[in-house]
Amino acid sequence: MLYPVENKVREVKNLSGIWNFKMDYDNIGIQEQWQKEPLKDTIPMAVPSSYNDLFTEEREKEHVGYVWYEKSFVIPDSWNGKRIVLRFGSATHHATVWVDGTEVVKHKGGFLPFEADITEMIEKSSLEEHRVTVALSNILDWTCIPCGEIIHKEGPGYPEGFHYQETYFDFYNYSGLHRPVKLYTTPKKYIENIVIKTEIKENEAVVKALITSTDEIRVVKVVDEAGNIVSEKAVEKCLNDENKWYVETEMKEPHLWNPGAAYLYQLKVEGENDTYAEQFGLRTIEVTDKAFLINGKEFYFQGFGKHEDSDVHGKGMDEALNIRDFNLLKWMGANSFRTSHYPYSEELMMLADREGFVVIDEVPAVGMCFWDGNSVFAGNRVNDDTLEHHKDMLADMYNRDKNHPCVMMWSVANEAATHEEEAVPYFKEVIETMRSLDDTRPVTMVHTTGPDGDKVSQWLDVICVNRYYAWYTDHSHLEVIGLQLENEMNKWYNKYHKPIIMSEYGADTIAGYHKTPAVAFTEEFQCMYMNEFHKIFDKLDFMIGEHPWAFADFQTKQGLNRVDGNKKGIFTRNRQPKMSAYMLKERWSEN
Ligand code: BDP
Repeated sequence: MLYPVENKVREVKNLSGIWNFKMDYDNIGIQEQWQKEPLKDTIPMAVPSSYNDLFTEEREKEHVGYVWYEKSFVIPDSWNGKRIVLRFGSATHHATVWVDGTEVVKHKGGFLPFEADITEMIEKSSLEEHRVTVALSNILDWTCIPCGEIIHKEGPGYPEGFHYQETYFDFYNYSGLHRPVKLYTTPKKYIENIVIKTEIKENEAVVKALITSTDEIRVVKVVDEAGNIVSEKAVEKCLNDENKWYVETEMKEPHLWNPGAAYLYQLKVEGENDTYAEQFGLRTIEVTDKAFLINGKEFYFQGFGKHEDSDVHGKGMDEALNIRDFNLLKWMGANSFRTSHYPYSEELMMLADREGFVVIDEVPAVGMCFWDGNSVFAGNRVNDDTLEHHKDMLADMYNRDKNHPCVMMWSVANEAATHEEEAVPYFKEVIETMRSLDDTRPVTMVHTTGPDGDKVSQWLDVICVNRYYAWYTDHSHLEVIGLQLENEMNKWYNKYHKPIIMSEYGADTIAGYHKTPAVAFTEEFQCMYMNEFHKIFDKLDFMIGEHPWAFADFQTKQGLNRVDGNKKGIFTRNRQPKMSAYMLKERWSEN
């Protein structure tokens, strides 16, 4: 899927702003077909944004089920004869979209884009003003990722109809139209997709592009950052498919995309009617048993697991926040991050391309492990529908992010119960799917299960491990960290002979809380805690990275060990540093 762009033959209209909004308290709107008429009794709502934290009452904030969005738009006469597409950056989690009361698209999966071609209905319509209506449900069950379930309880101790959304992941189930909604045009014959693969030899690069297009493709041009055309080639149609076009074009003295020193080229595809310039970068990735090499140089991941999360906006896309975050990452000497636990906005990925951050791109497969020993994969929880949806999300993530040079590795899940026998065929298929989509990037998965229990890492390239020694186990006994960590990491390595990234480690820390001797939750403790991990990382040559958890404090559901959210941030939720930020800055600036 291509990002909507403006150029001499394409136009974009951003529908972000204030929409009409209506809570479907009793979840009756679908049955009553609210889309047929303009919504009644609406309130204003910001798009993009999560709606939850904009309300003042729990009933709205914690609503389980449907909410409705509506916006009117006009199509300018100048768009006559063009193909018109309505595109959602994301809608969390299940969306049905109507235009003027007619269904145009349905989508499941809260963190990836989807679109509807509305040309025909616009052409047939005599209306001057159109109406887009979205019914959005935030319900999570065992057929989706992330997984969840609705818990119903009854009996004398519970009010009638008592129920709530249970989730098995540690972030708030923010809901809404989280990313921009856009209308865009293309010519009627148009370029649908471009897949770019590159090969770098000595002093030459080959750019290979597979183009899907109903337009006749003429030529591709590679344009450098200064606007010079550095390579140009006529394109040939693939013999076996009418709408597929393939080209290979060579360029001399390529400028590589390096971490912290990005360089972006554009592949300009020119057809008879349509044209599209897709950004790409030149870099190689190689994984050995002990190293991750980018452009032939060993790369050590230093950075964070992050969240799309902030005050008021929730998970709503916020360009100012993205810029602040990237400036903080650079200030600290961080070179990478993981999109824990779902693909982040396209706008953020483009920024990462430009700023030279290395990204581990994670699909929203989180919440597939129970901490009480109950099974997730055997029985009636994770099922065939979950697997199908998981595979769909991998394909959507790949289709969206395939040409981003910043994406250096795919993560197919976070903390799944990979010790369960039934998880083995599941993840074999998931990993195979990822590989069949992309043969150019390594695949990882983030573990909570230890090396003794894990049954799936033989299929991965890199092993990512989350560990909380002396926090969730042996709480506050820092002296156990070194011993337990070294022992476990050696076990992982001896079992699989693959490089390891510590993808999470950290301690909840209240900003401004200080004590000596240090105790848990103080800023001193957070530094001491991470230092114990660092001593071992520095000893083990197969450790290829450290991503403390988490970049910033973030909101979670309410829980006994969550006082207004997860406080393991190195920054506060407002993006101000705790003491540990200075400690990490010093450590990372040395490398
Ligand atoms: C890990 C999860 C992460 C949590 C973290 C924690 O991957 O989402 O926020 O632990 O407990 O299990 O802080």
